[in-house]
Amino acid sequence: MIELYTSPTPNGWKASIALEELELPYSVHPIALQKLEQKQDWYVKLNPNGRIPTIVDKDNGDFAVFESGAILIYLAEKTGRLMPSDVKGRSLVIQWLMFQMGGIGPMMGQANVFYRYAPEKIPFAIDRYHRECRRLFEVLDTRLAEHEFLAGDYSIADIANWSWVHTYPWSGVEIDGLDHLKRWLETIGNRPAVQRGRVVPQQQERAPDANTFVENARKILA
Ligand SMILES: N[C@@H](CCC(=O)N[C@@H](CS)C(=O)NCC(=O)O)C(=O)O
Repeated sequence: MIELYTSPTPNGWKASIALEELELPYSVHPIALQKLEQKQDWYVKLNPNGRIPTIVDKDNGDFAVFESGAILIYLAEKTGRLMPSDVKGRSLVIQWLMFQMGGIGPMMGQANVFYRYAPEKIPFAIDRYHRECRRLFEVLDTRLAEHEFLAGDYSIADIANWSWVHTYPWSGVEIDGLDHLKRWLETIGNRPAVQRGRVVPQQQERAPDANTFVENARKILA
């Protein structure tokens, strides 16, 4: 059994989608980010960065894993699925996973901050992050023009990138003309395990409207 500490965000969906794809039994502990539960002492003992997601593997001596990319690698290696074991195949998956961890995630995250959450609109910052996200999307589109998936067979690299890229409307990034990216977004979005993982944690109550969501994000950023 895996314990998953998460919230309905792209980094959280990476873990829940992987758990669904791998059909591993897991229980969900929703973390209320706007209440700063992720900064409480008990949680920071599991995740020193005070962010979601975190997993605890009850079948492996309560081993805790933080950082969504590390969680994906751990789950893939635990099961021998969603990442090949040969040196080149594994490296390819890790390259495209790191592309998401070091590029797509941070840039889309900053686009959200300046485009959605910042009370003061700074055109230079909005433009900078929109252009960088678009550039990264074009890198993905070029790769996907010649490959069905990012790194060989469907893998944790696709799960990591999809979990962020499909939220492009919220970040305000255009995908016009990126037909290979659109094809890949749709293919992965249609996978039943992705659809199940994408709604974890289940909304306990009505999903907040966009304004409430922005207010909550500002509380975390303050
Ligand atoms: N590099 C970390 C980033 C995790 C992260 O930023 N999580 C966000 C949600 S997507 C979070 O917990 N935000 C709450 C906060 O900043 O306090 C990972 O990939 O796990």
